[in-house]
Amino acid sequence: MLNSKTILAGLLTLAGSLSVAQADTLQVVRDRGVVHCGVTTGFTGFSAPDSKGEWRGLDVDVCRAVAAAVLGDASKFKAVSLNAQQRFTALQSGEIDLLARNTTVTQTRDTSLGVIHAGINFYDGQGFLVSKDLGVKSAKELNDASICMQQGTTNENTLADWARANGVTYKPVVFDQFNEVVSAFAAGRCDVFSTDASGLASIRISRLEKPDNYVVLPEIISKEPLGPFVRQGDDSWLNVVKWSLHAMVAAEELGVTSANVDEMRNSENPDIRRLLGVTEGAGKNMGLDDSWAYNIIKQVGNYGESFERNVGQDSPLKIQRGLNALWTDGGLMYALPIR
Ligand SMILES: N[C@@H](CCC(=O)N[C@@H](CS)C(=O)NCC(=O)O)C(=O)O
Repeated sequence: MLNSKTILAGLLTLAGSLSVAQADTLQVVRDRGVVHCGVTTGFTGFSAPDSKGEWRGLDVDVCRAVAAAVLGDASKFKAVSLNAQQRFTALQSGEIDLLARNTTVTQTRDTSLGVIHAGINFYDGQGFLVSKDLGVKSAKELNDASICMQQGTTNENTLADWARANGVTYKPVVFDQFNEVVSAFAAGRCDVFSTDASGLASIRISRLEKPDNYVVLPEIISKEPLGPFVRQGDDSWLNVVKWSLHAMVAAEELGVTSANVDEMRNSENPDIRRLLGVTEGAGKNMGLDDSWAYNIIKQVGNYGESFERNVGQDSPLKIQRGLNALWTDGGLMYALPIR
């Protein structure tokens, strides 16, 4: 039965969510001087603290890019650690300004949670990691295997669908915390770890004592386009996050890097002049300084630099560009025109 206390609590929640939903996040971030960015609890290459406790990774570079665009300083972000279950609530409640954490874009997430994706920063797919001792060469041989996964991910349903379609039976072993899944797998409490292939590469290199004893199976069973999310109903903030991503890809397309960005300001190419804010008014429509993208490229680098440094050839993960190469190199990374 409704009593006055319940009604009051309901009204307060409604007022709270309305104020978050209606808030102008760009203004809030500017006033606060720090971007609150939702990341994982520690996922090497994508979002994890380095030896000095500084958060690093391809996803953290989205936080840094947004901080550089809005505040002129890529270090002005606070990483908020979130497991898979907590991430959307943290965004809905206003605890974070954006979620930049290996999150798959799906129609359900975009339409039922009050959140919306702002782009894709890594095209991925779900795969399987097994110990070589298991002697399995293909996921289709995994009959009756126990498969470790994390709660609140797309991975649970995707695996169930795939197993049904392929007549594979398995026993799901599911944990809430990432560390629990990793420990269970490392201790042999499950035969298989299933999540995004990027995650498997990261786990294999950074969390298992003898990475060479493990292998990622060839099957990729889904599309997992990963990207940052913001709250619905705040289009100017959506634009800031979305175009920060595009600026990084545009810079790579145009050959602008963190090393040559100052020199490139003298370029005659109108696309480069607009990107770097040499052309006046380049940031005006977004409510940003003209140097918004210059600041991203100077401090964070272009998309290719971020990729190689964090997860590619200059990192322990050594992930190939593959789908994440520029469209001109056979990949899917394609910057929308910045003009
Ligand atoms: N892309 C998938 C999976 C993302 C995910 O949360 N993966 C787990 C890997 S098992 C993870 O990143 N855990 C890190 C953590 O909770 O800190 C999704 O969006 O649901």
